[in-house]
Amino acid sequence: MLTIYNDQHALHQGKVEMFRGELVPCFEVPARVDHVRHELERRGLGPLQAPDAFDEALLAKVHAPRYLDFIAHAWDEWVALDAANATRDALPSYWPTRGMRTDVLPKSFPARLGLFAFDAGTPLMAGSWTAARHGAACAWTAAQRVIAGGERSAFALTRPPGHHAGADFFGGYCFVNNAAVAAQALRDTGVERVAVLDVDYHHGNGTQAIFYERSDVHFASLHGDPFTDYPYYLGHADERGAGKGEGFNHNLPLPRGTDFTAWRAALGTALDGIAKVKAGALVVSLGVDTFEGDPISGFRLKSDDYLRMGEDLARAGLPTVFVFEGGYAVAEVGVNAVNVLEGFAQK
Ligand code: SP5
Ligand code: ZN
Repeated sequence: MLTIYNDQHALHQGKVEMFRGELVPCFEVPARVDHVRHELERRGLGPLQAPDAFDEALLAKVHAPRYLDFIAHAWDEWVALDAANATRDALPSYWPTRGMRTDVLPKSFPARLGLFAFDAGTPLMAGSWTAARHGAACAWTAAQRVIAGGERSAFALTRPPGHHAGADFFGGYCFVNNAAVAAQALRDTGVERVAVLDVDYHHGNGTQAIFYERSDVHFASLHGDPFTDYPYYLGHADERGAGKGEGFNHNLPLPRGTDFTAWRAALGTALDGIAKVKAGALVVSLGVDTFEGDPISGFRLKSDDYLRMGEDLARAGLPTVFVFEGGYAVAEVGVNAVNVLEGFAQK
C-alpha cells in the first residue's frame, strides 16, 4: 500500500501531560511512527512517498479561522509570556464552563489557551503546528492518490493524531483533524458521500462534531463507552446527527474488556450502516490503541486480530484512505497498524 509520510512529525515531541494530578511523560511519542515505518519497510509494504504541496487554505474547510489564527501563533505567545517558557510545554490551566463566554476572545494567552483546549493532556511546543500542518498534508495527499491517482487505498502515516480536534478546539493529543481533511478532500474531488470509520479506542469527538450536521460525510465510530472512557462527554449511541446530518452519525460504544469477537460484530454493524448510506469512499481513523497491551485503553485485541480487521475493511469495497491515530503500546504499534494494512491489501 502506498504510504504518505514526512519526518516533520518529530518536531512535535511533548514532555509531559497531566494525569491524575501529576505531570507524567507523554504517551504520544515520535517513536510510534518510527515503528510503523520500520515495519512497513521490513515487510516490503512500500513505497513511502512525501506529501504534495498542500494549500493551507484547505484547513479552513474543517477548522474555524479564529482557531487557526490562535494555534499558528500559540507557541510564540507562550514564550512571549515568559522567556523561561521556551523550555516548557504549553498546557492550559483555565477553562470556560457553562454560563461563561466563549464568543469573545480574552487578550490573555493562558485564557485563550484554555478556551481552545479541552484537556491538560495535549502539550503544545515550538514544532507542534509545523508537525500538525505536515500531517494534514499527508492526509490530503493520501486522499488525492486514492481519487485522482488511481490507487485503491493509501495510508497517511503521521502524528500528532487528529480525531479529537474539532473545528475550533484541540485536545487528546490532536491539533488538526487529519481524517476530516481527508474526508473533505474526497468530497471536493466529487465523491458525493464519504464515510469516516473511526476504529481508535477513543471516540472521535472532533470528527463527529465537525460533520454532525452534514449528510455528505457519514461518521461511524467503535470506541470505549464514554460513561467510563475518554473523551467522556461525547460518543453515546443516541448521538445520531442533527439537522441535515440526522441519521449520518453512528456511535457504537463498547464496554471495557471487549475482545475481538464482540468488536468485530460491532464493526460489521458499522459497515452495514456505511453500505446503507451508499458512501463512495472511506476514511479509516486507524488507531490501534484497542490492543490488549495498550497502556491507556481497555479493549483486548491481539496482534493477529488486526489482519482480520483489515480484511473486513476491504470487504466494504470502497476506495480507502487510512489515517494514523492512536496506539501507545509503542513496541507493538508497528506490527498492529501494518497488520491492518496487510489484511486489507490481501483481500
Ligand atoms: C488519539 C488518541 O488516542 N488520543 C487519546 C488521548 C487520551 N488522553 C487521556 C488519557 C486518559 C487515560 N486514562 C487512562 C486510564 C489508565 N489506566
Ligand atoms: Zn485513542
